[in-house]
Amino acid sequence: FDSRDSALVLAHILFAFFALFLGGVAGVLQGLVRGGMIHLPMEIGYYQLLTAHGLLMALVFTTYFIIGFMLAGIARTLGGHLLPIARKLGWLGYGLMTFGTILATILILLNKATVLYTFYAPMKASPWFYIALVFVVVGSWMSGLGIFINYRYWKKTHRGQTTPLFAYMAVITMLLWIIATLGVAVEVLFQLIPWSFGWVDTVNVVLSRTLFWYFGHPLVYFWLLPAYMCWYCVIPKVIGGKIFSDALARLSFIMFLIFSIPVGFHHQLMEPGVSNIWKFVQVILTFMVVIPSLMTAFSLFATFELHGRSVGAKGLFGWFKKLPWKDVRFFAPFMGMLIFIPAGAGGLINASHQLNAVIHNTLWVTGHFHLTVASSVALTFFGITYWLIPAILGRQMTPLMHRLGIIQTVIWAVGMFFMSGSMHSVGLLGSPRRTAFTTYQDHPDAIMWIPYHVVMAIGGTILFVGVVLMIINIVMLLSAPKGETEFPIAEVSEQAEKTPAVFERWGVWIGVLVVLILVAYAIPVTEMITNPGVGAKGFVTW
Ligand code: HAS
Repeated sequence: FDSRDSALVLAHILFAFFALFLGGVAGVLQGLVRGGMIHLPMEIGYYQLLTAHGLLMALVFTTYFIIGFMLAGIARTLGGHLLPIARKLGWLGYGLMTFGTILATILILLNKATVLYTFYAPMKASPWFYIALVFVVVGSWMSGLGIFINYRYWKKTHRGQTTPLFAYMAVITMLLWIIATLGVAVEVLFQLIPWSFGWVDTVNVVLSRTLFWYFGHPLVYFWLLPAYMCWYCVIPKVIGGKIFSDALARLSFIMFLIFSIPVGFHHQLMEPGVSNIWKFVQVILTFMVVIPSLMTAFSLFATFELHGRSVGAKGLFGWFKKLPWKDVRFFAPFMGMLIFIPAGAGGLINASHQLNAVIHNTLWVTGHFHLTVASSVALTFFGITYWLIPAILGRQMTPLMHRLGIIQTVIWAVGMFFMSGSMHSVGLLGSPRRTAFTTYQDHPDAIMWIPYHVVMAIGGTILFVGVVLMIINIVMLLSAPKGETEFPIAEVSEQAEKTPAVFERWGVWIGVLVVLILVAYAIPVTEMITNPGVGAKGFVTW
């Protein structure tokens, strides 16, 4: 691995885990406060910690890790190193994002940006918080630009060839991110910054939430797709098999690109400012975006089974025993996959309008995203870290690392079982999300929730042990003995059909996406701007 690329990738990965650590500290503290188990000194607020936890974990850890991982994979699959321009853009992006993240974190710690990780109006932060976010987003665009330039250069110099699957997936993930962040950029630049500076007196709340969720839902696929890149490209190699179908994998990513954006209203199903017809349209599109995940599940089972049978597995489930259970590169992402089955089922419940009325704004939703992003995605990212760091640094991944990694994975899964399990259960009993400790004047319902909140805090404490162990593992990886570690990227099975070239006709796919975005958003957004009182008197401006 080119040492200049290693430095760039490592800078991203280490910053990601630094954010995970700080976010973990904030997370365990807010969990203990919510469970009524501790009181915070020095007037530190519950919501302040919750904002730090959400922002550092969900936005900073993920974005840095994803960019680092994708740059590494682009270097590995498109010619062995990054183009100098991509590397320069990568560093520029890193600098901008890091400046923005540090500024935003300081403002949260000063209690000047206690607006939660979703930061839409009417919560108001210091204008500098929004400016800090602009740096983070623009920084990420720079790295994305580097990836696109690298891809285009490869296409030009390899005319008629199909792009390696990993690079293709990285391009889609970055396209999705850039198109999604346009929504939040409009919200921040044209609504939140002018309003927080006091240049305008009011803000259109329903529009602000809509622009946020236009971004907020594809954001979750920006987290998920790099995990899928590992599941499709890395896992087959780790188990000793091949990719079941390159074309299926690309089709699923294209479907994510076109269906993941026009679905933001499924976060606003209980909102009065959006009329039912548009909620209905976006719920249908939400169910469309489930299909590529079902295709992924199918493809993974096929990969496991075909490999198992090729090494002599018999019977319906004999292949299960042939999986490399002692290899953390497999075990951690596999636990992520397993957890994604109930996590995805929870997503389907959320997306169903009537059921959404039961779970919206309860702890059920918090339980859902701790299974998805904080388990399926995070465990896969941990699984990647165990081989990525030694691979780029020219060090060995020792048997001890596998053992420690498996222990860390088990601790994480156990902690999450208790935390997310009790969140889901108490959510169904009505306990609201994002609420500091209260007994609602000893209301019997609230008293009934308390034991669940305590179990949540215990689960959170186990997870914090998981964070600390992960950091220790990283320190050990950095000081592992010199040697070689494989950067595992699988080949496509010989039996797979040839990949059609249409998957790289970007104009077609972006065209379909733009049409769908217009269908889903043009009329409701126009209504929100021109006639903000419709359906939502009193809710629209603040
Ligand atoms: Fe979600 C809320 C709907 C997926 C994250 N979601 C959230 C929030 C977050 C989040 C952060 O419709 C809260 C936002 C906030 O702060 O308010 N979600 C869905 C749906 C899916 C879904 C339909 N969500 C995700 C993923 C996330 C994520 C992925 C992060 C990475 N979500 C919602 C809705 C809400 C919501 C509503 C709003 C709720 C409200 O009212 O506020 C789908 O994409 C899920 C599809 C997944 C599947 C599972 C496929 C399974 C696979 C594993 C195969 C396993 C194998 C292992 C092969 C259909 C691929 C082998 C196993 C053996 C047994 C051998």
